[in-house]
Amino acid sequence: DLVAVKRALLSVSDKTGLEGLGKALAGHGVELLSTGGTAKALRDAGLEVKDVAEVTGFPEMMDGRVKTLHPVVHGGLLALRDNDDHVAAMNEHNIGGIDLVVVNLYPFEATVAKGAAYDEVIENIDIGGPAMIRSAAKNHGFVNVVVDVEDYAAVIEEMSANDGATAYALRQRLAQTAYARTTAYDTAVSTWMAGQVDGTPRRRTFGGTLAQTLRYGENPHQSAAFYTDGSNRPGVATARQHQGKELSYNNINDTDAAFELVSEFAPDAGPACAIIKHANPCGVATGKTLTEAYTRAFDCDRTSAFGGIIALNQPLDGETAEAISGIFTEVVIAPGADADAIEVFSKKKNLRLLTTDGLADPTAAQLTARQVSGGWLVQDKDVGRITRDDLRVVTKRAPSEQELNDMLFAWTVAKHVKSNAIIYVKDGATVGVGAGQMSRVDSTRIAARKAQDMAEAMGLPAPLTQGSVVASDAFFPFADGLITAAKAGATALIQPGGSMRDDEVIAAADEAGLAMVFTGMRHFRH
Ligand code: 93A
Repeated sequence: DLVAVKRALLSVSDKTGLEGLGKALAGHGVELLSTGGTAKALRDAGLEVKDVAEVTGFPEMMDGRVKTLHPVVHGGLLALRDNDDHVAAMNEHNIGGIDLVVVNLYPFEATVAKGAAYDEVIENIDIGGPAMIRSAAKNHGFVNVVVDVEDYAAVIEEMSANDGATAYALRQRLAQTAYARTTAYDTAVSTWMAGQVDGTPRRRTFGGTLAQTLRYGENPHQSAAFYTDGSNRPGVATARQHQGKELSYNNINDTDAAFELVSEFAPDAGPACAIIKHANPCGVATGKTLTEAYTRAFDCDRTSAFGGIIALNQPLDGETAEAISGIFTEVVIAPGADADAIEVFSKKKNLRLLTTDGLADPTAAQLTARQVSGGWLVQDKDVGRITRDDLRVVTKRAPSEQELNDMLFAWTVAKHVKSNAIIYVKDGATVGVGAGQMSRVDSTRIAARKAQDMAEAMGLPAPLTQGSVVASDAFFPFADGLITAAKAGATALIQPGGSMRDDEVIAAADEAGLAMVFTGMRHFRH
């Protein structure tokens, strides 16, 4: 199954590694064909190159829109070398076989990412490149197709080991990579166009490019990988990792939850910290300093914070790094880290430090998908936000200024907690989180009991839920949850409203002297 590479067509926008590849191919006696800019780069490197225009008998035309779209090129890529009719057609029409195609496409994704105008984006939709990639990949029985600079070395190694030929296994692997690339490319085009057509991501197709294979999935018997959808800065698969061993599937999942939550808090509004365990926050807090934000988040549930994932909304400093080093933490993610912080963490070999430079804004509109039997459920991401103006006071007592601030904080956290979510907050810090229960009243009880446990562990006279506010991600169907919260010491409540029994719930709030506001928005998260 060895096929000798005698003739190659190179047409690349990204010229990285081109010179080395061209020289290695020439060293194996391969004839080089190339398009305008690529041919020039190869000639500048002192290599002999034939222009595709010479081979096709047509000049590159229409601003380069038509360069390689010609039967002489596609016949040379698609002809089955062991088929007499195909070989006869090649001879009749003077078509020479092309055994290797090296193409990387017009930088469509980068052009969109830099915010280029409509016409420039359109010009960056590559047509001839994907056509050659798909022709060559289809005919991988005879043809090699390379779309990734990373694969140059593999092809050269293989040719060197086999006297200028490649084996089927490599050609098949390259063909698969090639189709993955054209799929991701067309996905990027259709996603961009969806945004132009109706301004919503609803029509967006989704797909991605394999960025990293992971050691295992959620459990060791599951295999797993990470695919990029191209929304991060070009070339950035995920956050930048400064130290520590490779991230696992669960690490990436939890780190994302932490990053998404902390991104709700604008850095210029003051420091904020979120600590995540199993994709749920076990402490979220603001503070006058980053260290204080971390400490207050930690104090919500010190037990669960062990082995957690910490996200910060401001660059990590040395003092906060010291505070974090007090217990075992899996991952810290922040917009940056100063030299002191890096120094402190360098002693913690197992801790991974990530910085978010270049990550896509998680508060921006996008699609989320979840797999179900037989398909995918796709929806707009929950980027819903409310302000004070959206709140409707439904109780006799109106909330105080402090209660209002805490309610909005609690509501923001609730959006990131698995339903049924109940969040107790005091002075800009969570003091109890009830997550993922099948009954709302259970979430209310569990959060209060954890606050009680923390008070005992910390030697406090009373749990911090005394004088707190409570957020509920969906309406209270009955008054029991609200009564439980009031008994735990809550003074005010924020919830969507809209239950059949709202009147009963409001009456119970009035009776307990609570202030309550309705948001009119729900934040289920399952
Ligand atoms: O405008 S195109 O879609 N029409 C073509 O026929 C064509 N053939 C190759 N773009 C085409 N290409 C692309 O040109 C390649 O995919 C590559 O990205 C680029 C290389 O151009 P140059 O060699 O002039 O730098």
